[in-house]
Amino acid sequence: MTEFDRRLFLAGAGAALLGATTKDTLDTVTLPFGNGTRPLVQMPGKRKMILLTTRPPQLETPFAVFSESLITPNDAFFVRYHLSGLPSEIDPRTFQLKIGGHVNAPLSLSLAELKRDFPVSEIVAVNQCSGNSRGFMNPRVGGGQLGNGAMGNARWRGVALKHLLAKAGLREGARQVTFNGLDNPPTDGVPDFVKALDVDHAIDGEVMVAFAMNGEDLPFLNGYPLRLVVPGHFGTYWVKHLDEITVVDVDFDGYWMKTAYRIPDNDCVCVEPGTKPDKTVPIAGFNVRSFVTSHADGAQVSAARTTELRGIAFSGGDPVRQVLVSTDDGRSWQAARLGEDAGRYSFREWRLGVTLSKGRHAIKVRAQTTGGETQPLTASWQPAGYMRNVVETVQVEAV
Ligand SMILES: Nc1nc2c(c(=O)[nH]1)N[C@H]1C(S)=C(S)[C@@H](COP(=O)(O)O)O[C@H]1N2
Ligand SMILES: [Mo]
Repeated sequence: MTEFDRRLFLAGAGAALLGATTKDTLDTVTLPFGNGTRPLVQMPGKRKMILLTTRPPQLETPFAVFSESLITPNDAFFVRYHLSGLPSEIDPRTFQLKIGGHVNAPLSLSLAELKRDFPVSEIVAVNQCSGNSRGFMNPRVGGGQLGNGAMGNARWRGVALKHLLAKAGLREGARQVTFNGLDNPPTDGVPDFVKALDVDHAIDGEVMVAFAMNGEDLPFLNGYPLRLVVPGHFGTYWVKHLDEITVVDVDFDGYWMKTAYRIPDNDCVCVEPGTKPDKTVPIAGFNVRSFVTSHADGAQVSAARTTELRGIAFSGGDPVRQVLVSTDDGRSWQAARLGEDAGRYSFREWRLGVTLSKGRHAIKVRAQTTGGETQPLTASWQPAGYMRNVVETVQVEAV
């Protein structure tokens, strides 16, 4: 980010905040659930996005973007923050990433050193918020009422965390690694956003400290200048503006691990609607999902011609083996053709040509992984509204 860009960011952020309060001048979209009307706003480095909150900035990707390309463009990638104390200015010449705690030799690295002194690699991976699709939960639950746009697929470039930890040297008894970024709570009382991974996971060679996204510096709102990338794991672990990595010899018990972002500790990761789980664990990897992207709900198609249905599927890393599509509300299913394989953490495209008779058709899509994981036909429920992965349905009308 140049000096000019930083100024622009500050100026733009102000303008976006002001803009969002003058509701009458804004475009809106309505997500398909109660109280789903949202302003469309443009924040720095972003095209018009669906606004959830301005302080902190929270933006959802308009779903049509997923039909444009398998890689989500940087300016359309969703934005999620917990704390309104965002860093106001980041100088790439003085920024330092500190690696310390239970290590032999604590490190402090400039961006230039990070890029020069360690092997650089790339991975295509989906980032998805735990609460993606929460607005569809029935009964409704508290938290950000998101449609399906709190996810995105990008090519991340950076340094595998294992190289940094090897340089610092893990000391005997190292158990977890914690990650903190430059954003801070606005007032005392809200705990700082710090996340932790087990050491074995942190050194798996896939977890990455990324400095670029789709061939460019990270957009400010997606974590400039560095963010953690944890392929297959929910976005909560993908700490933005990352500047502090600390190895600890205990199981880290900060608020965002011990209290928040926890899921029922059972096979369905669910409970009876309205009840609370008696045992929880920290949220971890994605469950398998798939979507129709070629047609929005209510789309019209021609009954005289073949309709090419198209969409995306992804999982927590167990490769998507097949995507089944139903055009008769789930009575019969056909296997779709899978597109190019960009790796097991990427969106995978699927396509299927179908001929639809005149009338309305409920199109359903269901992905299955190599290991046999599939999507449930009816939605399960949990109080935090995480991990929705029910088979999606899109109504189309052939005329
Ligand atoms: N520093 C910081 N990093 C953060 C968060 C945050 O609040 N602060 N939120 C996390 C959550 S919950 C998600 S879903 C992802 C979202 O990444 P994005 O904003 O780049 O889409 O950022 C993660 N990293
Ligand atoms: Mo999230």
